[in-house]
Amino acid sequence: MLQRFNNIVILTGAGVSAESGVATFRGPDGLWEGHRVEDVATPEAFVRDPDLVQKFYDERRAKLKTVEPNAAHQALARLDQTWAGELLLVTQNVDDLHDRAGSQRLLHMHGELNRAWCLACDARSPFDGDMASGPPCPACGQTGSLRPDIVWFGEMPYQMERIEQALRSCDLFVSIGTSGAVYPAAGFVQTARYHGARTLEMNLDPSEGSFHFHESRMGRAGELVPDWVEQVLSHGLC
Ligand code: BV8
Repeated sequence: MLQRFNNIVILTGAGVSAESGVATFRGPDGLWEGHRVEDVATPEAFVRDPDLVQKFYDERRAKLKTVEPNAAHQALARLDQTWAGELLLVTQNVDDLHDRAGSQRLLHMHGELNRAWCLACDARSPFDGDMASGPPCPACGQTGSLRPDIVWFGEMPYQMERIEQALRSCDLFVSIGTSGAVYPAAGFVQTARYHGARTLEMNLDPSEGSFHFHESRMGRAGELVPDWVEQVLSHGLC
């Protein structure tokens, strides 16, 4: 069933960055491999073993310098630059690949590897070095007070009001490369569908919430997403 759309919300997860060489979380070679989530991605873990947590993020931040946006990131950036209607790309990813591809109408709901949060002055600043050594806060100069500006389990994702408003008013919700294992992101499809949006999932395997989607396309984001963007830009349809 082909429909016309005006207002699109897109949610991405680790699968959109997989073909760039960024490890996903729950796959066989997953990022959590060798780490229990609770041991590295929670405020409690940071209090218990700050060095382990800082090193986990320092490694991933350093890895970002060796990878490039892939065809899916580039297609989404092209959609952002060309689509005359409303568009919001909400990413769960903390990598900077959507940013580097050129997406503007972009929101990192789980924070960003390349930002630091100072627990002394509360400032959040761009940061792309190592944090384990206790470098000075770019804003206040205090040393040893930085944590990754990342939303850990048990912490509130960023800009939820703005996201919920977008989900209520969109007429197309597209989920790309996410397992649907983490809330509140995994519940976005239900909110969008409840408010009348058409819902499409593009993923390597069916996500935990596949049954909520009107349509699921299985395959690699690097192939599916450019084709989908072409379809939308040529016909405004999906
Ligand atoms: C919140 C940053 C409430 C860190 C992440 C008990 C206590 C507290 C909360 C909870 C609790 N029990 C449950 C919860 C809620 C919890 C939750 O959902 N837990 C889960 C595990 C059950 N959620 C939270 O805690 C959230 N906060 O609820 O706050 C609150 C209320 C009031 C006041 C204060 C607080 C916060 C969640 C955010 C956690 N941080 N990331 C970091 O990156 O290190 S989440 C983490 O998982 C990732 O960031 C990622 O975003 C997210 C989801 O993973 P995916 O992106 O989907 O990746 P995954 O590997 O799972 O899947 C990849 C998919 O891609 C697969 O399906 C695969 O098939 C596909 N794929 C692979 N290759 C390709 C592909 N697809 C296409 N092409 C390919 N080539």
